[in-house]
Amino acid sequence: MNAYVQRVIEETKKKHANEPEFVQTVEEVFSSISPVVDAHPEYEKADLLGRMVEPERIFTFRVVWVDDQGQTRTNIGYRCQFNGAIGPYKGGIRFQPNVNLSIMKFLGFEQTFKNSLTGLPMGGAKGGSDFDPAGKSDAEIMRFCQSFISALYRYIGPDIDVPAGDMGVGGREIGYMYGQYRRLKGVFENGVFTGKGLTYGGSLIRPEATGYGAMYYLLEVLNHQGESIEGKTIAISGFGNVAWGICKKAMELGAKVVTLSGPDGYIYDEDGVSSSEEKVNFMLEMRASGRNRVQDYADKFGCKFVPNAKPWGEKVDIIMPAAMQNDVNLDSAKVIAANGVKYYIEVANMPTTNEALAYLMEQKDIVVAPSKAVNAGGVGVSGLEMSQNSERLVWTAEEVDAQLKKMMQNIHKASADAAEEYGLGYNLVAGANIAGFKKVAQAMMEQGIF
Ligand code: 2IT
Repeated sequence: MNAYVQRVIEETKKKHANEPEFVQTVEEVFSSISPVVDAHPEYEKADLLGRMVEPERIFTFRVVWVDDQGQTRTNIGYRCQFNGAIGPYKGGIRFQPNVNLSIMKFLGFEQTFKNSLTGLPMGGAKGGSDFDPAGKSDAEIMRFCQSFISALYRYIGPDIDVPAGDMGVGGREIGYMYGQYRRLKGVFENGVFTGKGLTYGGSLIRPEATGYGAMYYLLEVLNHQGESIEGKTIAISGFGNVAWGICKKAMELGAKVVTLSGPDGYIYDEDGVSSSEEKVNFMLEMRASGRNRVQDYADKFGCKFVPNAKPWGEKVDIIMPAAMQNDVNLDSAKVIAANGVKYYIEVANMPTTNEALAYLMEQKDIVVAPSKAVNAGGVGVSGLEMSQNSERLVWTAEEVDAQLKKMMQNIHKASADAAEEYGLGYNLVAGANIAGFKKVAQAMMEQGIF
């Protein structure tokens, strides 16, 4: 590995030993871009990598709200404006009890390269809170979102920083946050958020975009391998918005999604979750119920439920982890390889531990695709929503969908080409890191030292 790259990784490990997820993603991305740094010795003098691992700005704030019993509650809010070299900061907001500095930084760092890959002018950011939305009433969610934005509104804007949803934040939460932003600023500046409702500037296909984009990317991979998607079985984890989009598109394409998972375990539906609209729509009901249980699916449709387990032991053609970080560890990776799975397509942000990822990539007969490319359709359509907002017009679902598909084809091609250029073969993981990195690196070099 390039000595400068190695040194920045080692320093990051030392300096941020208490931020394991952040260190993990820095190591994953930077170990791929070593050949680019070899070709650009000027990066070391400009300490480009040392600057890249330090967020341009990151802050926390107090979020206070009153629950339905009249009790005052205090949470911590975060916004990490990681890198603005190629556009306004852009990235989701996550509400989940395990949100901390390390998770915000790993997501913001990933987002920087992902957004670069979309080809659109968006910098990288992430935000969130350790607030747990599970079991909260609608009124509590509204008061929390209002308080969150009262603290954050001065620091975001259509040309500054454009938040969106992530885990625990969907259309409802974005609505409350935008309403509070509009109320405090006294402007109709709807380009400040993406993932909005359709009545106030949301984009058609944004709810579907991450899942659809993942399937479009999968189609490119299969096409490269000379295979068809029809009849392929897919195991996914999660049962949220992204999993829903995957199932909807799988139904259209004739693929069979056989598993979903939640904190309580996983379901195995032999006929496929993607076999009927009723089943796919039920996923929305499960999510909206706030119960956070996937067993409800098995109870309703009479299929297998395995408590307290992940679906990675099931024999399928394709695996698509779509739940959360570090969902697949080395033991799971070994089972996946032993089962003869041919496609390992990451969807959630950093769903694979670095050792599991390395193991899977060593397997000659498994194609591995990285999440920062596969899930980029979500933020990609957010970029299209920003374009529509700034032009004050609305594109049809067909127009957005066609652009999303083209974007995913471009991302796959740019990744494959970048890997090829550095003699790495069909290495989509390294290719995505290299392609995403190059644009940010060049923009930073051209903008001077800061
Ligand atoms: O991880 C992600 O890319 C997102 N949560 C979507 C971010 C966005 O700005 O649409």
